[in-house]
Amino acid sequence: MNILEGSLDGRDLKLAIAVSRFNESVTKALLDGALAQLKRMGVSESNVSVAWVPGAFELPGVAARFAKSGKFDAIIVLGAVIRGATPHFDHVSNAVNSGIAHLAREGQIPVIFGVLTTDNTEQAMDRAGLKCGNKGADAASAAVEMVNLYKRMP
Ligand code: INI
Repeated sequence: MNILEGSLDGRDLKLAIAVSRFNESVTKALLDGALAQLKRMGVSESNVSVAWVPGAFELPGVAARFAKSGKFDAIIVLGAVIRGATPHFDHVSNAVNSGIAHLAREGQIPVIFGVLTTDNTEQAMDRAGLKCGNKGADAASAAVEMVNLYKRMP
């Protein structure tokens, strides 16, 4: 049996992060969690590029450009789409979900989805370092694991 797994060794890896400014108190906490976790895994700060975008809707476009550049081993997108009184929530979350899923499926490098979709700010903050861990840190771990897994795949 051939079991394929990726390690959490981030040494020498180059990572790009696209993070949205909408709901910035949440997304900044996701970014801080991701950067701290990358550091723990041995990723050098000079090997990390961060692009801020206005909102989650803009994440797939920037992630696609990072992917096309050929300069990175993986891309992480971070955002927070919080349900409001308007149908905008569904439009934005559907667009970012399908855009990133397409890139992750079709691209050569891992594209990791760290976008929270929650009913309210409290649920989002809980997932950005309060009660339920930090999904930015989880996304960072997933990125390094997937890069190392892809390297082992035929
Ligand atoms: N962008 C978000 O990142 N989160 C949201 O909750 C959100 N809501 O609810 O509207 C949001 N909208 C902005 C959108 O992502 C774009 O930046 C905007 O439509 C310009 O293209």
